Amino acid sequence: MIKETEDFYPSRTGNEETILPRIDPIVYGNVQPGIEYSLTLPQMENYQENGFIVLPDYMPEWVNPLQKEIESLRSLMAGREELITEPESNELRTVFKPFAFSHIIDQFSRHPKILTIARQLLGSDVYITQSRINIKPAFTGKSFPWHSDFETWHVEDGMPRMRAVTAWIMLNENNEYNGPLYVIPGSHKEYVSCAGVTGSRNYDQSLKKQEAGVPKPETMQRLLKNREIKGVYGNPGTVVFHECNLMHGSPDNISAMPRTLLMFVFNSCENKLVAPFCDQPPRPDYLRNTDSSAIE
Ligand SMILES: O=C(O)CCC(=O)C(=O)O
Repeated sequence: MIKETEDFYPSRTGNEETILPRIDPIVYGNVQPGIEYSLTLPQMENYQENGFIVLPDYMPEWVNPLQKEIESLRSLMAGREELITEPESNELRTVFKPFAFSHIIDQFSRHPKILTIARQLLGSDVYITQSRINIKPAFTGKSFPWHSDFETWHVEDGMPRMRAVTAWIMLNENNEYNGPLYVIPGSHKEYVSCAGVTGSRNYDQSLKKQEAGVPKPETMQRLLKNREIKGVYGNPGTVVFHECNLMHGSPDNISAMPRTLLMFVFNSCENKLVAPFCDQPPRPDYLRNTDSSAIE
């Protein structure tokens, strides 16, 4: 497949693993005085510095309707390829592209409290390049290893530059026990160019248990030098925006409390996907939305 653009962030090219500098801006837009729901300067500076921002108790009225909707999607979508189960059981782990099957989820993704910030951070119109529900049941929900989402979206989906943000809502309390997201503040300023290559239909395995695109322990040691790991905690209804290249992961949920997150990845309309930066065909539409028209 012809590459339409230069590869500024090579990874899984068969070379040694290495850390490369980020060459793209982090925040593309500006403060928008008078625009409802836009981030303030200190909030934007926080995102620029740490790579994420937490908005506590931001949209609690959505929690119950979204929870109910997710329950009904289990039967509505049963048997579909968008549903991913755990590596060692048939428990549901992830539901991809839920907005295509649910009016409420679609409405939530277009809410001005979400869209205003996504547009502001990316400095342009935006579209959803991927959306998912990550489910971690009590006692059995499994971990996600350290990774940068951008690395996968770049290599496997052809996202050219770092100009995307994931907005997600906590649908249960997220605390230190129930498998919360762990992030490394500041890690979004560097890019781990991973070892290895991308195998055929890598996603069949990676969506259950990611291996390609997961930095080696010695690389993580380097990334963690002078940086720390932070757990992202909050009440149901808390919303988080995290930058596409932020290094993150999460532990098993061995607590008695379930943990469910609903995530939307907004990409800039000026950063549309090209051919993948690996020798594999594009992933299916539910992982790499081919409708890139701006969200209204
Ligand atoms: O849901 C989680 O615990 C981790 C999510 C994550 O790392 C991802 O979806 O990229």
